[in-house]
Amino acid sequence: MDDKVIITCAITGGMTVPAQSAAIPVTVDQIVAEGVRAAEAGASVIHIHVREESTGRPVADLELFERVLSQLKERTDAVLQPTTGGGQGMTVVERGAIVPRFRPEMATLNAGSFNFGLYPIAERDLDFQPWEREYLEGTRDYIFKNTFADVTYLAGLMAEAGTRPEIEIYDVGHLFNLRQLVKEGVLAPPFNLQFVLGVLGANMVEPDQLIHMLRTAERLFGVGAFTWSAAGVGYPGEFQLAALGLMLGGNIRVGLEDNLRLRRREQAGSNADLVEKAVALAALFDREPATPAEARACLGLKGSDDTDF
Ligand code: KMH
Ligand code: ZN
Repeated sequence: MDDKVIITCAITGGMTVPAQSAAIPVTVDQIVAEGVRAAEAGASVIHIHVREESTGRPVADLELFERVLSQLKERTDAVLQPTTGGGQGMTVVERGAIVPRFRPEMATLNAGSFNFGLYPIAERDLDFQPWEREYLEGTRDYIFKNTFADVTYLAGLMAEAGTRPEIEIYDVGHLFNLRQLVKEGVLAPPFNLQFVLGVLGANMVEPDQLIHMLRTAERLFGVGAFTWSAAGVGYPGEFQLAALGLMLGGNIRVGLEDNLRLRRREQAGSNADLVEKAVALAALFDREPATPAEARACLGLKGSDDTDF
């Protein structure tokens, strides 16, 4: 698979607020349309959050997830990867409910707690709805909570459902958390790691940071013990990390969840814009998008028939 790259598209997320960009998909129809277009552009994994349709507020509503997942399953063969990260203020039980309910092929599993600072965005001159400014400001005193108990709980739900965790690694310490969870028998290699850099409160997009985290993972678990992907948050970090991930033989994640800019002074009009740029970047390194079937084989997934949506 050296010449192939698994491109994950993170469609809407739980970090940004609609005032930041009109391109952020909010309704079920918008999220589904964006997921289909992202897959057509070359993404083989679609990472999914949902939002309250009337306001755009991130929620963990199972009815919204059911509509998004079932409609996407009808319209694309891409791997559908709902979040257990959710958004601010959600309990781990609310976040994890998607696993037993939908038994997805894959879901995210965040490997540690950290500050998740979005509050600087509230200082921008944007037309915020009241909840948006409050949501952003609230992150000044917000910890994205993923205790050892939380991760153990979510990992147990996934083991029960045959759901492969995509383990989100935001800082090198999260790799040592993972080592402890292996010792406790909570998780076992082979892992699917997602290095997420650029969140204010965790590690930042710097080449030596990714390389240090990658080499640490190799030292702790062995070179062949995991697949990995790189997700840069913000611009130009998203594409700087994508370039580095491509050079180092990894997979990559792009999407409006993590980054709203296509170029320095141009916002992305859609997730497909970002996927198209990632595909073009991959071509410069002689790598082309993996198909959903190739992604499933590489990631060790159970197939879309064995899901409950
Ligand atoms: N928006 C990313 C920084 C998850 O969904 O579980 C966090 C994320 C985690 O994607
Ligand atoms: Zn997410």
